[in-house]
Amino acid sequence: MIESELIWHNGEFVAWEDAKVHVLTHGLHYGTGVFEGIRCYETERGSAIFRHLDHLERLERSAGLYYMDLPYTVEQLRTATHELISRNGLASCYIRPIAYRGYGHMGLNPLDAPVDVSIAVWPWGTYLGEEGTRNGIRAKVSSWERISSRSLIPQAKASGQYLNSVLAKIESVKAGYDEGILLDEHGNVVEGSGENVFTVRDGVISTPPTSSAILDGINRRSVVQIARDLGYAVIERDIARADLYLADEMFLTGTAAELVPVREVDDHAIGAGEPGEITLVLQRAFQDALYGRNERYLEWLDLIPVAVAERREAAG
Ligand code: PPE
Repeated sequence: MIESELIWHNGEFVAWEDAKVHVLTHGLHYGTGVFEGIRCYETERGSAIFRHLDHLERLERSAGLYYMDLPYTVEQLRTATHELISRNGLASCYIRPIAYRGYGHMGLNPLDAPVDVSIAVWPWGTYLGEEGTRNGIRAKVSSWERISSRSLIPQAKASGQYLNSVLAKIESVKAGYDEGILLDEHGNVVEGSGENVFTVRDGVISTPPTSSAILDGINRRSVVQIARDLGYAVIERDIARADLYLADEMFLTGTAAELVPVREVDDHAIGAGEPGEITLVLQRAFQDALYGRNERYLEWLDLIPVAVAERREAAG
């Protein structure tokens, strides 16, 4: 059960149990919403949101791609999030902003439907399990093809698009795996149901390019930069299904998942069937960035202002 005390909804702070929508909300019927997944970490400098502006700017871009004007600026959403985390008394949490077509219009033309915006925050542990984060997960290539730019907008983080991820996830879990990996119409590897994919072979790190049908993951970008800063070669290229089986190492990145090693794909052990050496180096370096332990990446942290955090402490 996920829960906290307050939700931010259209500019107001409302009690968690009162944050409800009408059953004829447009987004509920047609998936006309865009959202983000963001995490706030307790660092030595205080609570800090990882790459907050990058996420909010992507939210704004996702909205634009579906002809939706956000009624709040990125800066307004940013400060509302700071206040929300503080008022909920959370030192670390997952953050879920969503903008969706609201109540009042049915039918496929959403342009006259209102755009509502909510932000929820709650404590959310490991997405693919402690065990998976430590020892690696088992993945299955999905029989479902990843949505393509011929029918939807893979680069947008839009609610309706996630039916594709949901099918892949259900299939993998029912088959006894932890995660599903989706291919595109050419059979190239695209991404996990909610994560970007990386392989390592002969010391070279590969990941599908942003021109493929991936969500341009913020953690993907972070890990690419960290890897290059550490001196590794990172190439963005098409990855064939068998490239996964032949890889020495493989891992996934995402906000919810963070950096998770993959130890098996389609019952083929990856490398020695345990997290690889480079994967572990990157996992540690990435964790250091998330928790503000590396000066070099401090600019990625959006610290919750002390004044706001103090109000939280005063409120007890
Ligand atoms: N691909 C997809 C399809 C995706 O949903 C995510 C994030 C990523 C890649 C990685 O993107 P980024 O978080 O910017 O590095 N998935 C979010 C939703 C997960 C969920 O179950 O809900 C997340 O990780 O928050």
